[in-house]
Amino acid sequence: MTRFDTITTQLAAQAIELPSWAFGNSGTRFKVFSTPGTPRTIQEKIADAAQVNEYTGLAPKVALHIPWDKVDDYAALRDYAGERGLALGTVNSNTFQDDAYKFGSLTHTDAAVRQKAIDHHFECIDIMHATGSADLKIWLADGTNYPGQGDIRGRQDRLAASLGAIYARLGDSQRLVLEYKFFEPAFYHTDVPDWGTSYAQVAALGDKALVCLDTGHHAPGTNIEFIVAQLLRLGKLGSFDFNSRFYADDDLIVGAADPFQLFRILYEVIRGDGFGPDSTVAFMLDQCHNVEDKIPGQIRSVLNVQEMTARALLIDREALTAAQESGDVLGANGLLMDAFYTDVRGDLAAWRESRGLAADPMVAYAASGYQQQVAADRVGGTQAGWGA
Ligand code: LRH
Ligand code: MN
Ligand code: MN
Repeated sequence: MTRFDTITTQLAAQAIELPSWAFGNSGTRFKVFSTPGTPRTIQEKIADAAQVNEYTGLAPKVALHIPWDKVDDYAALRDYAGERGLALGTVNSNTFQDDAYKFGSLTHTDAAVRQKAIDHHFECIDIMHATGSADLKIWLADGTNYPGQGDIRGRQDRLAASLGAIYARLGDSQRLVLEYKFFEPAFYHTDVPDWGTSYAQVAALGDKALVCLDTGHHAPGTNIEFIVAQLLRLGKLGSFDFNSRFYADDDLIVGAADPFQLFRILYEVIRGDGFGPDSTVAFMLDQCHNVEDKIPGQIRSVLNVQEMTARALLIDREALTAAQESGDVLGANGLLMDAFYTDVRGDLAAWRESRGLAADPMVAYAASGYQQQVAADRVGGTQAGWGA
């Protein structure tokens, strides 16, 4: 039995949720490039997501964004996904595209605007009942651009009250996850800028409210694995939005910018019991594919997470603890680096084959002809895009 054989049961349990919006066109504020075959409907996005799962066995859920993925019949959408081997995952709310929210949504000074935003979340909860989704994800664009523009303390109080109303509507098996982001679109202050604020707000709500950590939502140099360790310690890490960033909220392929950071994060997840069948931490991607093809972009993403998970699982934790406790600084660091530098790609390929999957999902997908087929089939209609 090799060391890799000892981690395959854990690897087999890995499940990563794909964001529906990753399959639509997206871009920068300069240009959105369209790609032949881009889905025009949520059904086509789900069909594309099913491809990612078919070749990797890693992605059994698709997250929805409301209103981008609005349909008349969510139970039928759930069945449609089920027929393709997928479940519908996190429902993401959207209070960042209406004129009414220019000066805030759940934090707005006007009770009518706050109620509009709360009602939108009630609608999302109704959708979750129909789709079987467990998590309601709230990310707020709320904030101000200039010192003095808003009462930052009053906004926290109104946020707490609005979240309380939403929380009270959750079903017994539903959760609320509150995502934080340190800037953008507001630049002076953001109402949920950091994990501490998210934690303070969700802790006040109760057990069904947790923090969502988007890896791209931190200032450069932030030690994200420390935040992961702390939230797991507190029992408040609900979910991840994985992606990678070079500069700001770049939403690039997870593990592309800094594989070592992803490895360090996953080690803390594993060490804090955030990984495995008993874990309640949802692994989600939150990415956009602006210049690369979307389905291979998502395949590459889940494979990157799988590779770094395998490396993190390979850390000799017993030896590491011994080195840490004996003050062996370089020995401890060496144990971590040994695992990080282990190339697991060959072992993963062989293991995939042994489970009836393609050894190289990227190659198998490219050879399948699906991309050419959808490019030929999906003519007419309007291609979906980020925000549409
Ligand atoms: C905000 C965010 C949030 C949204 C998604 C589309 O930057 O990460 O998770 O729901 O983008
Ligand atoms: Mn996000
Ligand atoms: Mn983001």
